[in-house]
This record gives sequence, structure tokens and C-alpha cells, in this order.
Amino acid sequence: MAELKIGLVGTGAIGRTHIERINNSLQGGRVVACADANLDFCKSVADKYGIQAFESGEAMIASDEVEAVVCTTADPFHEQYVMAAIQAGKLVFCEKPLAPTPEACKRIVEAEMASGKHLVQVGFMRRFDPGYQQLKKLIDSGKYGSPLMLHCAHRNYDDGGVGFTTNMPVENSMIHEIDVLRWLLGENYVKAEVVFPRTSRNACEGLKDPQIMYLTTESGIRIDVESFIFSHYGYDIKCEVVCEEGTLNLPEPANAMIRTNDARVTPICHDWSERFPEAYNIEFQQWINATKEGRVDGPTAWDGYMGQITAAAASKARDEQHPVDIHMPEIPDFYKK
Ligand code: ISE
Repeated sequence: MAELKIGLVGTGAIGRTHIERINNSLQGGRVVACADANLDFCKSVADKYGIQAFESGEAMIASDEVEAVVCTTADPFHEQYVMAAIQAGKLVFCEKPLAPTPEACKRIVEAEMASGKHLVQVGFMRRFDPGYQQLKKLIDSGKYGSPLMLHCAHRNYDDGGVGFTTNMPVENSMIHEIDVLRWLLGENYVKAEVVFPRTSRNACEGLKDPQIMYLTTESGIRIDVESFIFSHYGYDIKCEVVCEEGTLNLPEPANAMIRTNDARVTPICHDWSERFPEAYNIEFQQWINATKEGRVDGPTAWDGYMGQITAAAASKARDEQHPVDIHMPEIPDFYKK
């Protein structure tokens, strides 16, 4: 079967990583075109990868040269390009979050349902990580009883430096846990709370760091997620599922142990790109394969919408410093598996 011709809008760091991944490591698809609000930069990226630069994302999405779309723009622009792809009837992969507000996500969901075709996949790549896949199998086996509590941590070395504000740990970082834990447990959330421990002296200005988000699921499972943006030691992702007859731990990446200077040292990854390359590769290979068959088989626009409803509740809980109830709408038949 011919290679899937992909157009990518948003040529920032993650966009370029995805171009390299698709064109150099994966099979069956090729990024043939790109677009970006910064046209000069877009042209330089196009030259570097030998692909076509378009004047606008909309023109690229409408072009016959492009069969499917990857959207890696800044979050506030996701909606306009996802909508353009839906209008063109093309399958679209949109990086997380689907859109910054539940209202915007709802508009996307409604447009997709009105089109009558499943077109949108959201880039929640942790669902494809072999470690989380193992946890899901163990939970679903029922061998250890029901999950009761989850203790999770999402620590960044410094998440790229300054510019992080107090709202971003929920909306930009812990949105990953919001999605992957809902998938892992197969349950929606009913309550969110966010508390602030003492702020680290390493936090950039305008950021309360660390933060702890508490979520409660429909069946009463309690989840705590620590977000520590300026942990200043590495990128560390932890997830412990406490069940009735055992605890299940997310595997650590298999880095070789080094003996040096009177110590045994096991290196820790520095950032998300080192920690989750396999998850991204599997995610995109599956997306290419499914797209060629005209199917979506990853996280849907509905999942993106549910994630954003939860993030909005957790943001309100953080800003107002009290627990907030979460009301998730009934899943429409269109999105039932
Ligand atoms: C970033 O946008 C990501 O998606 C990373 O996975 C996360 O660890 C980081 O905190 C975010 O800023």
C-alpha cells in the first residue's frame, strides 16, 4: 500500500521530533508538507527535511497533496486546525491537550459527530507506553483484587526553564495522568482537589511548585499525583496502584547501573523525550496503520473532552482551594467502542 501523505502544522520542537520519527523510524507514512505561523521558520524546516512548506495550515489541510494531518501547534490553536481537518474529512492526530477548554473540546466532538466519521486522535501517548500497558493488563486480570488507591508522581528536571505558571502543572503536565489513569482504571472521575506544599526555592517566578492533585473515581478509588516541575534531579514518572491483594508499580526505564566513585548509580532520564520514545513510536505507528484503513484506534476526541472537563475542575479546585465535583456527560453512542 502507498505511503500515507501527512501534513504537519506547528513546526516547534515536538513537531520536528514527530517529522523525524515518522520519516526516519516508522513505516507506511511520510510527512510531505508543513505549515507554521512563522513562515520563515517553516520554510527552513521544510528545506531541512525536504518537504513542502505551505503559507497556512488551512491551505495545507485542504491540499490534495495531504491525506492526513498532525497538529503540533501551541495549545490555543489546536481547535482551528482540528476543525479544518474535520471539514476536509481527513483524519487528524492532535497533540495533547485537544483544546485548552472543555467548551472548545465539546465543539470538536460535536463537529466530528456531525461529520458522521471518526477522524480525531489525541496525543495521549502514555496509553501506548509498554509500562502502563503492563499495569493495565495486571489490573484487568483481576488477580490482585480491585484497585483502592493510586500514588503517582510526575517530576520534571526543570521543564525547559522559566515560563511555567501555577495553572500549568494541571493543564500541561498532569493532564497526562488525568487521561492515562482514567484509561487504566476504566472509570470517570467525580471529584478533584489541588493542594500546595511549601514552594521550592528553585521554582520559577509565578509558579507554585510542587503541587498535589487528588482525584476520586466513580467507585471511590483515591488518586494522588505529585507534580514537581523543578525537581532538579531528573524526569521521574511514578505510578503505584494499591489493590486489595497486591501493589502494582510502573516499571522504571531499564538504564544500566554504573559503579563509580564509591557509588552504584542508575541514571534517570532527563526529560519526556528520553523517557517515552517507545510510547511515541508505538502511538504513531498505530496511528499511521489505522489511518490508512480510515479508522481511529487511539484516544478519541471524547477522551480529550473528558480530560479537559477534569482539568477544568482541578483548576477551579486549585484556584479556589477547595474540592470540586466533576460532572462528566454520558458517552454518546458514536464514541462507544
Ligand atoms: C510537556 O508538555 C509534556 O507533555 C511532558 O510529557 C510533561 O512531562 C511536561 O511537564 C509538559 O510540560
